[in-house]
Amino acid sequence: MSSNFFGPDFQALQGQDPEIAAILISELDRQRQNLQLIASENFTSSAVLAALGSTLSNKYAEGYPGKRYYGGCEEVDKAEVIGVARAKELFGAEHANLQPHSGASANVAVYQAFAKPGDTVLAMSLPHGGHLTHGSKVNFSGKWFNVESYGVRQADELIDYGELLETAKRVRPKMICSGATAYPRLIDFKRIREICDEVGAIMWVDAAHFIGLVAGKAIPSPVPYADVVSFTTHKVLRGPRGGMILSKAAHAAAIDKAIFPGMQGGPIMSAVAAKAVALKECQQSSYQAYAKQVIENAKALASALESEGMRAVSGGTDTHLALIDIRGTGMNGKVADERCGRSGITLNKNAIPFDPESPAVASGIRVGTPAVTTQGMGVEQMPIIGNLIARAIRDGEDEGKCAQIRSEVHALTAKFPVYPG
Ligand code: DSN
Repeated sequence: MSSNFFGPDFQALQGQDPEIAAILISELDRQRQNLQLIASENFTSSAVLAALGSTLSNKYAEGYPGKRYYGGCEEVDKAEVIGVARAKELFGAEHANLQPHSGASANVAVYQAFAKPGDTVLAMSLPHGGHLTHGSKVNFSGKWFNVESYGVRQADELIDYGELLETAKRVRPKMICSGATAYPRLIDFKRIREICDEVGAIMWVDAAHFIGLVAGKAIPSPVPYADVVSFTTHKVLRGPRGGMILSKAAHAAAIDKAIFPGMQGGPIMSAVAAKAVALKECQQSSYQAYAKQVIENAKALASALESEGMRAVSGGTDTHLALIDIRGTGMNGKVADERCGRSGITLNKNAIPFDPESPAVASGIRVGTPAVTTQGMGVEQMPIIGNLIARAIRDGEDEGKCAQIRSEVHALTAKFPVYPG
C-alpha cells in the first residue's frame, strides 16, 4: 500500500479528512490488487488524473469558447479549443462537443437534437445488449420516446440486419441507434447507413464501448457514416469519466444547443481538459498497439473460458469484451459474479440473448480486457485468468478455495503494477 501516488496534496486530505483519505487509498489498493475485468472500465494515465484533479474544476464556463456567460474563461477556453481540435483530427469528425458530463448526458442531448417527445426511435434491445438510454421503460428514453427495438438472431447471436430493415420500414423511426454494451462483434455501419437512408432516419451510433478501439485504429470507424456519434471517454479510450459527441457539421448547432443550454449548465472544465489529455494519448502509436492488444487479449480470454467449459456468445469476439454463457458450469451470473468478487476478480453478471433468467440473476458474465491490457498483460496471461475465473465460479463457495484463488490473483497483478510508486 502506498499513498505516494496522490502527491503532496494528499497529505492535506489525510490531515483534514482521514476517513475519505483512507477510502482513496483502499480503492487504489483494490484497483491494484484485484483483476479488473469490467468491460467498461480502465486505468487512466496519471496525466489524465492530474488534469481532472486540477483547479480547472473551480471555473464556471457556461457556453462555448469565445461565447461564455462568465468572465475569466481565457484559460479554460484554450483547453476546450485544443480538445475539440484533437477530437476532430483523431476521429476525422466535422464537429466535436466535449462537454457532456457522461454518456447518458450525451444521449439525452442526441434525443433532444433530433427528436421530440413521442417520436419513434429504433435501438438495440436491452436484453440483447443495448443500453438503458436506448429505450428502457425506467429511463427517460423509454418514458418520453416511443423506442422500438431490434436484436440478434437466435441462431448465431449476430445482429439481424434484415429484421432491422423490416422493423425500420414498419415503424418509420426518426432515428436509428446502433451500439451496445454487451455485443462482442463488429457492427456493419455501412449497412446501417443504407437502412437509415432507405427510411429517412438519422443515423446515431452510441459508440461508448468501442470508440477507444476506433481511436486506436483497431476496428472500423462509424464516423464517416453516422450523422451523430455519442460516447463515454472512460472505457477503452482511457480518458476521464465523461461523455463526448461527434457529428456532421450540419448538426453542429443542434448538438451544441442541446448540450448547453438544452440540458447542462456549466461544463466540468477539469474533465474537458482531461479529455483533451486522453485524446493526445490516443494519437500515439503506443495507443494503437494497445487497442490491438485489447482485442487480441479479449479473443484469448474468450477462448480460455471456452476451454474451461463455458460458451462465448456468438462464438467469440472482435472487440474488447466477451459475453459468456456460463450455464455449462451449473451456475448463474449472479452467483458467478459474487464468487468471482470474493476471489478478487471484478466482473459483472450479464444477460445473454434470449436469457431464460431475469436480468438480476442472468445466465452470463461479461468480461473485458481494457484494464488488464493497460496493466501490460498479454495473451499469455489470458489462460491463467480464464482458469482463475473458472475455479472461482466452481469453487467460490468455499472460503479456503476463494482465499487461494485471491492469493494467485494478487500474485498475478503484482507482476503488472498499476500506478507504480
Ligand atoms: N454501464 C456501462 C457498461 O458497463 O457497459 C454502460 O454505460
